[in-house]
Amino acid sequence: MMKPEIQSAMNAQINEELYSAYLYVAMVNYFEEINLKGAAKWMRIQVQEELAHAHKFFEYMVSRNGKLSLKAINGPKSDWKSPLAAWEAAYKHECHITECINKLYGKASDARDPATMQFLDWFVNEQVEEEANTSDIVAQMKMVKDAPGGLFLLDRELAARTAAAGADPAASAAT
Ligand code: OFO
Repeated sequence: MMKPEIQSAMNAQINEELYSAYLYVAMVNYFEEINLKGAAKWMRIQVQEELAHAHKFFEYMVSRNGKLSLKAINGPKSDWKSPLAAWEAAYKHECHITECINKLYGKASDARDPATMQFLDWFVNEQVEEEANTSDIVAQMKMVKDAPGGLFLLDRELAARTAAAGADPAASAAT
């Protein structure tokens, strides 16, 4: 049985993961509007990953007989002043999620809940990748600056992203 403080922290993290998906849906729309199809595709895959993260938390709660208490998801920003600003916002958001996971890990440790700590190990590693992915793109965007040719090539590279195994929420719910 999960302790109430862990249960409520897990519920808060489900909200964070769903907000992440919501934010990235807004970015898909932004990139589509400015015709950066590769960035839009990259973000579509990111939306699926975020939904899969929320499902992982949800399934873990169910397996521990936790009580779900779903809260409203805040509306994200829907416009950015440049593609670089959008990627910077994505990177900043991932740093925020890393903080959330680290705090959750600390709570599980304080509550002497090794099962939850072990469950969170996957997310600790995932956040290293999430931060690296977005910060690499921010660095590349800065190199390209406003050169249309560079932006075109970078967008083609972003279009090559494929969904990672386990990024399908339906599949992750089954495991
Ligand atoms: Fe982007 O890692 Fe979940 O929220």
